[in-house]
Amino acid sequence: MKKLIMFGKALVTFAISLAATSGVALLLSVACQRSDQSASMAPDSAATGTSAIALKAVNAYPKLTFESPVEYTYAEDGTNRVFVVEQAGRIRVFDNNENASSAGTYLDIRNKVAHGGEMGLLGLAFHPKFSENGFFYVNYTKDNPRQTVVSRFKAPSAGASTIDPASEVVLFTFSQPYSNHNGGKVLFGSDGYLYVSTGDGGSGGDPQNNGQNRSSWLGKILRVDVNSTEKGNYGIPADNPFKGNKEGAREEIYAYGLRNPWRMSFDEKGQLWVGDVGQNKIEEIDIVAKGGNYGWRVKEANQPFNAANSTSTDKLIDPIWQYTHDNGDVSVTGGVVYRGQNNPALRGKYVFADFASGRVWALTQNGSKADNQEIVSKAGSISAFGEDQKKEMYLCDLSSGHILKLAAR
Ligand SMILES: [Ca+2]
Repeated sequence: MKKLIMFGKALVTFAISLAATSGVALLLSVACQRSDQSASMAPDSAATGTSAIALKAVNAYPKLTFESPVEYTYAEDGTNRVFVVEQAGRIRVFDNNENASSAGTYLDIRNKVAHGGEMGLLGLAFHPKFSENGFFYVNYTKDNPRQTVVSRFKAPSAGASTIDPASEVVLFTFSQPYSNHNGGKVLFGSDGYLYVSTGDGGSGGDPQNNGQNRSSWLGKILRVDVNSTEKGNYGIPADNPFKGNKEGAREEIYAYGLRNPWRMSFDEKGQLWVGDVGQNKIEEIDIVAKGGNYGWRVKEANQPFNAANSTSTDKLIDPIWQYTHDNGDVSVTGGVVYRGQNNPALRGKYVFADFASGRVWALTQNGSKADNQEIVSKAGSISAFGEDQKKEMYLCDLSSGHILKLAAR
């Protein structure tokens, strides 16, 4: 796996084909190495004001294994069910019990989904009123033509155990010029709107400059109103930053200048935390505000990357946290601000990981700055963090197929 990852950074095609044939997906940013960049600086990692937290990652459901899990969530439906998204295009459902011995197939759209490398069924979010309307939303990639699809499915009843793939209603699609950097997270904010992360379209260095192009779907956080029919099967929230603009900016845009926002979450204060995968040098954590420009490809984290042809006069917002590749870290996986009961030391901290190194950290926000501490040295190939209805936190280990949780060491 480690070898694949390092190949993945240097040899895009080889790594992806290897990953596809081995069944091991690479959710990494893959790009040709550049040698002309100066060394990057990460903020001082001294964990001031924080005491050591020693945890280990353990298998949350020892009897269950999933195929390349990339999402863990629940439906807020009063049941104890949880859902795991498998990258190839299947959603599994099971009772949230550590002794659970089988997981049913909730939805199987493997025949619609193109998967492998960074493609696949990448996101799942249940409508806030799922119990009443049975709606849930997914984000997946397809081929012929290669696109991202954001669509809705409908459960015939809230408690239904299997969903008819024919219930799909597409909200929108957009082209993917390259196979990598697909973002793919979908989640609802407390405002009731659906947030969608999109990557910059892929390749390396954002050759189409999609991140800064406000007429493109790519390199963005989108926000739409799924309860409106203004645009067919969704609408534009009244306070979206480009609503009604005459400059050709996409009205769906909430924020932009992202490279590959790989996993995002809201905290209890309503802050949107995004892990944005870096190019060759720096991984970043952003707190994303409405209308914000997070810099890519002009900057990689807080360092210059490619300012050529940039006519933007925007203020570029630096990450709240960033880290370099110096210690074998390669690709950030955004996490969640912990609000559960089982790990009191983590409460209020943003827990995230590096997919390649397996390190897990807890970041303590201090205004616009942060302190960070390592809490697990090697948890696995962490592709996503999720929560159950009690707000306990789980980690998806793509390689082992296990769902992990953190416990005292
Ligand atoms: Ca950035």
